[in-house]
Amino acid sequence: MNNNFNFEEERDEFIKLFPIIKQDIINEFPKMKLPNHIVDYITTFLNSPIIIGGKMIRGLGFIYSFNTLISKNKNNNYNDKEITISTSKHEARVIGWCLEFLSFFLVTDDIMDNGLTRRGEPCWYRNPSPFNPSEYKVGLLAINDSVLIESFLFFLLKKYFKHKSYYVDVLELFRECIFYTATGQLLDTSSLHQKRGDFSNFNFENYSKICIYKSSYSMFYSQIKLAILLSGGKIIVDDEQEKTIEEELIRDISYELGIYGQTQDDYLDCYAEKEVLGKVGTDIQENKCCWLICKAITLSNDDQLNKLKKHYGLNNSLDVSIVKSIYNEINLPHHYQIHEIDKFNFISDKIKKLSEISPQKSEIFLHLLKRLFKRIK
Ligand code: DMA
Ligand code: MG
Ligand code: MG
Ligand code: MG
Repeated sequence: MNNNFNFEEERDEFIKLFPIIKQDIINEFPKMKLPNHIVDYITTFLNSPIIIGGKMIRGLGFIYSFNTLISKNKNNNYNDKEITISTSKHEARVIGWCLEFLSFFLVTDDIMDNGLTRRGEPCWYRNPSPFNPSEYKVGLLAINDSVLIESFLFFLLKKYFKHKSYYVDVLELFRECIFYTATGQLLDTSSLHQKRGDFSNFNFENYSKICIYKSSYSMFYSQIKLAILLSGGKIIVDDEQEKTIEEELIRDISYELGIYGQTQDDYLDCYAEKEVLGKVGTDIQENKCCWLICKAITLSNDDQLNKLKKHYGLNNSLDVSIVKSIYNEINLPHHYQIHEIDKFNFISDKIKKLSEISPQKSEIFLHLLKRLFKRIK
């Protein structure tokens, strides 16, 4: 692997930084003269698995990408010429944590998706209220907690990066990422308000859009652009501006990786062991336009399709089991496995194209793709 980057070692270093940035946030509260029970409440959710319990694909992926590009710049003696790299590893880890703070989206996602567990524990909104655990659940207060986590992300960016020349661009990348992700969440959740049994929007064109907006930006596109920016490279922050072939490829591959990762997430929602996954799937119950239903529609005969229309989108174990039995009748897991390999090859080919322009960036994407391949959680 490039520059001897070791994910396990980096994970340890990365996690060591969390208590420090958590303290940075908590240290703000005395200035605000907040009462103790509010500080305790915020401390409780900062200590919960909302932020620190995930796979850290975003944070570690970013640090890996940043390190790869930095080592390229060093090897090429780029520093001495046109760019001054002024981002330390420590600062890169802070950005990694800011990307992890994007998990504020999961807090509201679980409310919207009727989630039960997340990262092996009850979803945050289902937790006993830290104010009064015996009588109340966190409930809809979680919506505000999600906004608070988002604001902590911007607090950290200001604290660590306000003097950097690229500060405004970093802000813009996070703003863009949040805008697209929230739009994707809207697109995703809109199927819940459609007439049940109406499958007209359940197709791969709509599905790709959902994935690109809700997943590609926060999982891949923003982090790779941040890595380029912080390692001294140039990025286009204005989406309207004309892009170079390299930029088009980076966007295209990021989109494809997001679709790939979300397709896996959709498959695991139905087929993974919930103990391994750390969450209980609800896509069938919530009438989601996910990969499995889009594919099932293309494989079903009339009788199976009518049954799917009748039973999909109902929060009832019998209806869910009928949908799952049709999925098995049409061999959906087998079709998924073929798709996972085909898509791997499809994305690898795009990455190969990028390697002709930028070997380092293609190495990053190939590595991220390989980390996704055949994931089980
Ligand atoms: C969620 O998609 C995406 C974002 C941006 C929160 P999802 O609801 O399928 O995620 P999960 O399966 O983790 O609830
Ligand atoms: Mg969702
Ligand atoms: Mg969800
Ligand atoms: Mg899911």
